Amino acid sequence: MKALFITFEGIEGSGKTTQAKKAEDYLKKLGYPVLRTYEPGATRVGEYIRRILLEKNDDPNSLHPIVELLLFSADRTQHLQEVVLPALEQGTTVICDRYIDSTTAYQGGGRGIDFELVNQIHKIATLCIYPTRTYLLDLPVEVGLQRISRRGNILDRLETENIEFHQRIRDCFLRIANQYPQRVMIVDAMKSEEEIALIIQNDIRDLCQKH
Ligand code: Z5A
Repeated sequence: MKALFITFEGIEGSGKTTQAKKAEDYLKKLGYPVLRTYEPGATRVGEYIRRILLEKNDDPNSLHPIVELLLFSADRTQHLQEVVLPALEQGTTVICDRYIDSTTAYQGGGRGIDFELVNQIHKIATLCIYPTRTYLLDLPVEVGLQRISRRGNILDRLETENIEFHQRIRDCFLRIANQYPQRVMIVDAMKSEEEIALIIQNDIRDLCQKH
């Protein structure tokens, strides 16, 4: 099988990390080499960038939206060069928690940056590497925010944004899924962890056979 590049997307608390782990375990059980990673912050340079972007208790307006877009994108290029591409070239399937759709949804949909501009930056930052499959874990914003508030952690700049901001992000993710139905699969994140995992496993099994 050719190495797959699988991404997980969704609003906060949608269960991406939970499902990315389960997909990793499943692929390993099938005997495939797999690497699970995330954005932002999975490289040494990315750790610095993540600190600037997601400092806890930070002023929500401390970064200009364009700076935010460029920093997420810079993290992406470094991550691709250092982590994702070497793995794919070795035949290792890569599972990534958030990728370009998060930038389109948060910086485009959420912050209101012109989508044309966001797409131009994607062309530069992604080195033309696009996912084989994206799982969009979709659920109402209120439920996602409740799930993360239960963790009791101090919130970062994006988590403290108002409900309308998060709603615009959810809407934008759904628009992306409608725009790229071949790549993006919408998964109902209100189902149980096990039900969701099963839906994703069935799809991964099909993907493995096709590639
Ligand atoms: N961001 C951006 O703006 N632009 C970009 O280009 C990129 C990112 C790449 C990264 O945050 C932030 O950066 C993010 C978007 C922005 N916004 N913020 N803030 P992060 O890396 O710190 O975290 P996250 O990606 O937002 O994930 P998360 O909030 O930690 O949630 P999650 O990974 O989707 O969910 P989870 O950790 O798997 O589950 C959350 C809780 O729900 C947990 O207690 C689970 O046990 C529970 N859970 C999971 N599944 C279920 C089901 N099915 N039922 C019930 N409960 C469940």
